[in-house]
Amino acid sequence: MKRYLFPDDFMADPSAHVFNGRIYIYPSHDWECENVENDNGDQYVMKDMHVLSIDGDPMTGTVTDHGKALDIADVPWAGRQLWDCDCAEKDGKYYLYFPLKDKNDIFRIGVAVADRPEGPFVAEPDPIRGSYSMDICVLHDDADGEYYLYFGGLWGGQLQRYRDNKALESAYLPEGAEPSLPSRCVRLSKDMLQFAEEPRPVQVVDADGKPLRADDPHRFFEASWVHKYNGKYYFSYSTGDSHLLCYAVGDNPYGPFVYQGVILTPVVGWTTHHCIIEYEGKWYLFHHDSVPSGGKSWLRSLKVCELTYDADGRIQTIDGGGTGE
Ligand code: FUB
Repeated sequence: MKRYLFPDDFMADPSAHVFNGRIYIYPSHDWECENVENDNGDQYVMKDMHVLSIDGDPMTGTVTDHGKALDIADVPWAGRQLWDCDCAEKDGKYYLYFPLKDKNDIFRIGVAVADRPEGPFVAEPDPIRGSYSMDICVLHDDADGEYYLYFGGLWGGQLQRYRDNKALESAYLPEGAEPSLPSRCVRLSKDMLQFAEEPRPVQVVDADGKPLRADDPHRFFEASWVHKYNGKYYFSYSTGDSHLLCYAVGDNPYGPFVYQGVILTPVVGWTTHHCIIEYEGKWYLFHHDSVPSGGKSWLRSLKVCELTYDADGRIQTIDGGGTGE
């Protein structure tokens, strides 16, 4: 069984967490746009974001829209395009991490702080130092108490413009047998407002320990998410132009992660994006598709379904019901 969570509006890229016993969702807020659809993602013109919550069981519980929690008009360094956010709680404060293009059209990562999970969030005056690219996930690791931020995405996500955390003179996207570009992981500072170290590459490797090739349809493209199951770290992601959600498993937050398989086959709509959480002993996949908008890839709707593991901890593949178009 699958459920459309919020038919009243177009929202996408869900990041969900259980705060104070309740599920909160931090989605992107899709808008109709006049731009031509292109590989740079100019059609994703999000200007604000709302926080949603669910009372009880995600498959049946009432969904509440808590209203606008962040508006790019209130971010001093904002240019355009507020994409996939995530939120973490520390010592009773809530930290929203958001990717947004600055006035030079370069993606940076900002932080906004609130006293409640639903916001409103107040943005710090500047983006995080040394931040770049987009698609945020934050893991609060119960093993060491630290917070790890994952980010990065190809094409419109601008990851191909960087190597070793430095901007290249010209962007370079690996091809063919070259190793694919990895997502990034970085530990956050104690005050949650900066990186505590240089971001590290998150390698997805095959059974022989080799990074997946650039032409592998299961390689990382965008939409990192990390959750823990039976003490293992599950790194999941979108493969972009091959329209899958895949996952890989590792022993620590930085990886490497060994490729395991497909979580969700293509949906209706070009993008696929998700998060995975446990709620009252069951596991759920939150994601989006473009069925309600008639296949408009920039007008997406939030969905949820149950996710199951086999006895070896392998995630059972879910049918997305589309072709990625
Ligand atoms: O919502 C804009 C972009 O589309 C996200 O950042 C990607 O993950 C894809 O869902």
